Amino acid sequence: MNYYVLTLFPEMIDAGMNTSITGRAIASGTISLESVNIRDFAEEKRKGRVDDYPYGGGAGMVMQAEPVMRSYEYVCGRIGKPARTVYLTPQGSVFDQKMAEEFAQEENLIFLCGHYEGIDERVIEEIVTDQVSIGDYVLTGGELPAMVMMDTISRLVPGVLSNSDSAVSESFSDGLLEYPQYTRPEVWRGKSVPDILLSGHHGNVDRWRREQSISRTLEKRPDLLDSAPLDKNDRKFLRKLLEMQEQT
Ligand code: 6GU
Repeated sequence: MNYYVLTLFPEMIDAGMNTSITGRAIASGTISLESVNIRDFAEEKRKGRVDDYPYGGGAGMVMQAEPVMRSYEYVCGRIGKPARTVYLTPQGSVFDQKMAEEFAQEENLIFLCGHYEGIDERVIEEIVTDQVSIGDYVLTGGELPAMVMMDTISRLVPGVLSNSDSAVSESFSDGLLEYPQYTRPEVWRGKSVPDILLSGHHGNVDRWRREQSISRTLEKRPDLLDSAPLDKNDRKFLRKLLEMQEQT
């Protein structure tokens, strides 16, 4: 997986991505990242400026089409074949795990990060294949959303997570929230670890964890239960929980 990020703040992208698991994956060559400063493609006469006043008036500044186009053409030259180009915008489709799984199939991804009041619509029409938002709130720019997408996609790329990390990755993709975790000490400030986890009975532990996942999901994100794949035992347990809810 090769990421290319068109941005006015490449140091922000590099600082975030060269840390922790994505940093290790970049260092080992499992993924690659090239942050491209759109300002380096400013027109000669504009001395490094890449924004201007909006036609029709109004508050704020708009990123000009030409520097964005030139930075895009530079990246296309580096890749040598067409690549999906994601524009990060609150107007986009809302990012989720399913979308991440789809993007993880690509060999190259270009991210375009806007700032100010946005980017000249004409260059968006020309180069963007996907418009993506990360949720219903407004950020100052597309850099954090691009990093959210790259982080989520990277952990789906083979070789990025260790085997023990990968096991954990199964859990959201099975559509339920995580069960609670405990580590030493066995009693912490008077609070004990649930007995079943100390029993050594793996079958009972698995069943308990599964039920914890189901009851947490019912409590915190009941919307997820509509599409979570539940087996016969799961559905029986869920019915029991719902009956108990009705009684209170
Ligand atoms: Cl992709 N960009 C900005 N500026 N704000 C956002 C967003 C994107 N997604 C949610 N809020």
